[in-house]
Amino acid sequence: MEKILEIAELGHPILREMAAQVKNLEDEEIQNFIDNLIATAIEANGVGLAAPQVYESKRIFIISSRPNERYPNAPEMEPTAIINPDILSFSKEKEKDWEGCLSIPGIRGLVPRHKSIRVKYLTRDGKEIESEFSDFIARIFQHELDHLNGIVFLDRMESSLEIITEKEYQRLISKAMEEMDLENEG
Ligand code: K1U
Ligand code: ZN
Repeated sequence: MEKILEIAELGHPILREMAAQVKNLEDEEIQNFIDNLIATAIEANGVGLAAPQVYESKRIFIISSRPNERYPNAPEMEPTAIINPDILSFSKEKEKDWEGCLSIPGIRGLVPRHKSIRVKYLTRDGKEIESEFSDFIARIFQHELDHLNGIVFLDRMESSLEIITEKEYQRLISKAMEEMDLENEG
């Protein structure tokens, strides 16, 4: 039975540490931890979650992309464990878009990220994968990899004027959706 883990919030030093490489992927303890990390990401409605966010300084994160109001074209991706990840190369082109963080509840920020990235990582079965991600998945990957290096999205922002509350973000999204509906009606 999976356990829902407590999520660390900004100010706790574990969120600023460099997480350690995982060496013992075949251990039952690590496999149980991955199950718990996935269950916690689902319960928190996150599209990602990194081990340091649940007080474990290990190089593991979950990506769990799905279409949503901000990213209606986001691919559906079963919650997937990414272990010992690296970015091999990235596009010069960057895009700014809204991000939230389960460790910084109640606020959103406009964060520049590379539009596409080439990455390598291990699956939970120890298989080495090289792959390319773009747009929303590339954004989640960069956000989560930052967590493994003690970086939060606020550190990547260009201006504190681009921080808003969750309430204002919801207002912004609803307004954009209404405008899109009006355009489509025509
Ligand atoms: O790492 C985390 O704190 C999880 C975070 C990941 C993330 C969100 C947005 C852009 C990049 C990375 C979240 O999942 S916060 C929840 C959230 O923003 C969201 C939830 C459902 C659909 C869309 C966004
Ligand atoms: Zn986060």
